[in-house]
Amino acid sequence: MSRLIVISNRVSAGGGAQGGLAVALTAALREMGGIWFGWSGDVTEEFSGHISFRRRGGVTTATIDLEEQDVAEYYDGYANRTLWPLFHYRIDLAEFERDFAGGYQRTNERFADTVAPLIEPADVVWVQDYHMFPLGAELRKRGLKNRIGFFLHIPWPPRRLLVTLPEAPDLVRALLEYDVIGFHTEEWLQSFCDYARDELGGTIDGHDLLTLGDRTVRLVACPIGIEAKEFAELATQDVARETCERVIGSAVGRALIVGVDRLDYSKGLEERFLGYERFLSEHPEERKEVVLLQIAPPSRGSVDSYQRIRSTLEGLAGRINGAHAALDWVPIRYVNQGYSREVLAGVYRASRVGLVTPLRDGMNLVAKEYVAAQDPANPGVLILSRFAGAAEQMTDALLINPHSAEEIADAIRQALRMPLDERIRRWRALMDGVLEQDVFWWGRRFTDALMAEPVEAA
Ligand code: ADQ
Repeated sequence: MSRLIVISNRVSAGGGAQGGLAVALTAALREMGGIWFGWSGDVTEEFSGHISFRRRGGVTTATIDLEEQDVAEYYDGYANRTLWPLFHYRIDLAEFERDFAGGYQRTNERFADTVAPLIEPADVVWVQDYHMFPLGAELRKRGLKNRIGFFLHIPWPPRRLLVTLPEAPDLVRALLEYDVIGFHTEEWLQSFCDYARDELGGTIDGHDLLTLGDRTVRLVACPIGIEAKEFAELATQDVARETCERVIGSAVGRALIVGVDRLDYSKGLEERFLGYERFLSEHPEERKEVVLLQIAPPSRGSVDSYQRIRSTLEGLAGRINGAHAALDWVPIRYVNQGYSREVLAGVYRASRVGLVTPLRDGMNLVAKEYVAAQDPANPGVLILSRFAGAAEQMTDALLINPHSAEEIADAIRQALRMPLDERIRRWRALMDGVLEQDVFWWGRRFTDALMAEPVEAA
């Protein structure tokens, strides 16, 4: 059987508070076997290409250190200051610097130089995310004939936004060197087709084959899931149960509304606080019946826009608490910390409402974790932004436009008043989807497409 070689910017350290991508890939690699290659997260004075191999959590990892300039230009620069904001429709935050683009290309060449010798002819290679758009093309330049796939974890922006990126034509042409390109949703897939067709003259055959010059690539919409069954079980075990009791106890009879996010401007945290504030102002009678618990550990602290969102949110939480708090009640509990998955499962289960309000999100795994952690006999209600990729699947959530404080306020009220039978009906439908299209389903769907017969253009 072919081995799977996963290549991504960061390689999971295993255990603890992992991001959505890390949890998903560890699960896929455990099932299929192979190597996970990427940056160690450490910086070295001069790039050496030295690979550290480790076996952790049932997965073999191979990592390299990068130079400070690589980290500044490739990671903090092009990935986090150019591509991330632009691909989340935040052209106002995107920085366009040739040095960033140059460092991004150089670092991808370094990844390709280092990983190419580890790849055997029968292996299938699966490259992850926007840090690595050019990697497949670089591997082809080094003679690799393997099946190579790419999966994008963030949205693909509309053509009219992408044309602002000077390197966009090169990046899209480089993507055509993959055999399969995966997106979470039809919407992101269609935006990619629009750009390739209208800007570069590509042709679309049927629904999923894109041809540009002498290359034909298969496009798949393949929504990522979670380890749903395991997460649901975790939510009933000791750590989660104790957490759940402690959190419910601390709310002294009030309904908990929970938000869990990396502290990122794409997650709509400011809009969430404003929606909650609107709810408090419009429904003073419900005021002391609820508490919003927002868990948001800081991320990417070296980038200015992340420092700004942190201080904006602290200011907003302070203002709302200042205006509404009573001697025995604070409306927002805002915690800047990461927690283990066990603890998070308990917090989700303790919460009557899961409030997930990204302005744009490739998928959003918190929405799925919230559903998986609920008590089937007394489930909470998911409020979900229609601009999260997850909204394409999770149509039984209360779907809202996060830019509208009124819609958020109305949804909170509807969720808090929802009768048990409706809560159970909605939750059951959501849970069936989360269980069926879990992370193993995602991994299989993508790798099946990757290992299928090579595509021929019509
Ligand atoms: P993220 O932007 O990181 O992922 P998301 O999908 O919600 O967003 O995953 C976040 C993960 O981090 C979840 O598993 C969550 O439990 C965990 N997490 C968040 N806050 C935490 C905390 N305080 N403590 C511990 N864990 C915490 C990117 C894309 C998403 C896409 C995923 C996977 O931006 O759109 O869903 O990749 O493709």
